[in-house]
Amino acid sequence: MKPIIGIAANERSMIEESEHWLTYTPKNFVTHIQEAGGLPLLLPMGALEDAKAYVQQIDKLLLAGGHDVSPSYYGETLHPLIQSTHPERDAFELALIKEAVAQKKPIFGVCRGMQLINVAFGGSLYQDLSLMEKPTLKHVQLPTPFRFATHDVTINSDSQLGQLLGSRYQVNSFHHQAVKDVAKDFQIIATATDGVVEAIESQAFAAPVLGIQWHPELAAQSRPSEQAIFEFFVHTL
Ligand SMILES: [Mn+2]
Repeated sequence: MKPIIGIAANERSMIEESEHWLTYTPKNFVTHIQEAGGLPLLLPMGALEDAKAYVQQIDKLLLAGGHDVSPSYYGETLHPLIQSTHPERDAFELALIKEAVAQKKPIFGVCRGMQLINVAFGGSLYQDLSLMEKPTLKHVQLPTPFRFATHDVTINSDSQLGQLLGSRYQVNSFHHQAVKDVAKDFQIIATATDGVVEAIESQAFAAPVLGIQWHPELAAQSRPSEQAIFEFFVHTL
C-alpha cells in the first residue's frame, strides 16, 4: 500500500478579478510525492468539523506554501509589511494539524506550512524579515530560479534531516517571513548563516512534526538531495 499523503489545498481566482475560484496545490508537490512512492490526495478547505474525516483518509499531512499566517494567531495585528493572508485557509489548516496530532499522523510543513506549524503550537513569526534585528541574507532569491540553491544552512547533525542532508547544506529561498519565537516542544534543527530559522521539528507528540523553510518541490527535479526529502517524508517520517 502506498502511503496516502494529504495535501492541504490552496485557493486562487482563475484569472485576475474573476469570481471563479480554483482549489489547487502546486503540481510539483503532487509529482514529487508520486515519484517518492506516495499517493497524494488534495484536501480542499471546508468546514472545520470535517477536518477529522479528512485526516482519517490519510497517512500523513503535508502543509504547503502560500499566504502569510494571520498574525492574530500569535497575538499581533497586521503590520504594514505583511502580505496576503487567507483566514479561512488558516482556520482549516489549523484544524487539520489538530486532527493529525489527535490521530497520530506525521505532519510535514513547507515554507508557510512550517510557519503555520510553529504558530499552531504556540510560536510566533516575524511579519517581515526586515523586522529582524540582524541584517539578513536575500531570502527572496528572485530572479534566480528556484532550482538553484542560494544560501547556506547549518543542520543539526543529530536530527534525521541532518543525517539525510548533512550538517552543511544549501537551499533555495522564497520567503519574506520567518520564525521568531519557536513553539514550546519544538527544536530549531536548521539555521541560515544570518540566524533565520530554516527547519523545526518536534518529537513530543505521538507522531513527528517537521517543517522546513525552503522549497524542495521547486528543486527536486534537478537535485536528488531535495527529492530525498520527499522520500524521507513519504517513507520514514
Ligand atoms: Mn531562507
